[in-house]
Amino acid sequence: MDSALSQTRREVPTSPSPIMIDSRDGSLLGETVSRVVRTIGDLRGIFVDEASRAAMPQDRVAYRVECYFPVPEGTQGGLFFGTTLIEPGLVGAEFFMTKGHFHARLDTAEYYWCIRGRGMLLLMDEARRCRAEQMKPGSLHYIPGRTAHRVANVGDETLCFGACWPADAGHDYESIAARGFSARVLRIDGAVKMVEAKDSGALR
Ligand code: PAN
Ligand code: ZN
Repeated sequence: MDSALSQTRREVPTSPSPIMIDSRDGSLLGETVSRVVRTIGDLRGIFVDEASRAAMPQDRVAYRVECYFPVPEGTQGGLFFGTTLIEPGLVGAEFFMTKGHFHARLDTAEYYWCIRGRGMLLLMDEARRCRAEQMKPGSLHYIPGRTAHRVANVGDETLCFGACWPADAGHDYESIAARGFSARVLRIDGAVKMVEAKDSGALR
C-alpha cells in the first residue's frame, strides 16, 4: 500500500453552501436571504411623470432585491451579494427603474452583471455627467467609486442582474432623491432613448 495513503489523516469538515443561486433568473435560495420589494407606491419622486405614477396601482411591484449579507453591515473587507429583478413597465414614457444611489462611502466600487432581460445602466459622476451601459445576458459592468448607479428595464421581460459590493459601502439615496440623475431612459416612438433631464427636484 502507498505509504502516503496509509497515514492516518484527520478528516476536514465540509458543509453545503448556505446560499444557492437559481441559474434561471439569479434569484437567491436559502434561509439567510434578505428580501426587499419596491412598489410603485415606494417610488414617489423617482419618475419624471409623477401624475402617471400616482395614478397607477400603488401596490404594483416595480422591482425586488434579494441579498446575502454574510458579515455585518460596515465590515471592512467584507462583501455583499444581491440579485435585482425589475419588472417590465412604464411610468408615463419612462421605463421601470431602481431608485439609484451613490455609495455612502463614496469611493467604493461595485460589479453588476446581467443574467436575463435587457437593461440600461445609468452611471453619473459627482459633476452630474451621465453615461449608460447596455445590459444583456452575460454583460459585466464595473461601477467605479464616486459614481451613482441606477438600472432601467428597457425590455419586455423581467430584467435580472447580480451585484457585488463592499460591506462597508452603505447607500446614499438622499442625493438622488434631492436632484435625481441628469439623464432619463424613455420610450419615444417605440425606441429606447436616453435624454438629458432637468433636476427632478424642480420637476416635483
Ligand atoms: C444594488 C441595488 C439594487 C436596487 O444591490 O441596491 O439594484 O437598487 P437601489 O438600491 O438603487 O434601489 C446595489 O447597487 N447595491 O449597492
Ligand atoms: Zn450600489
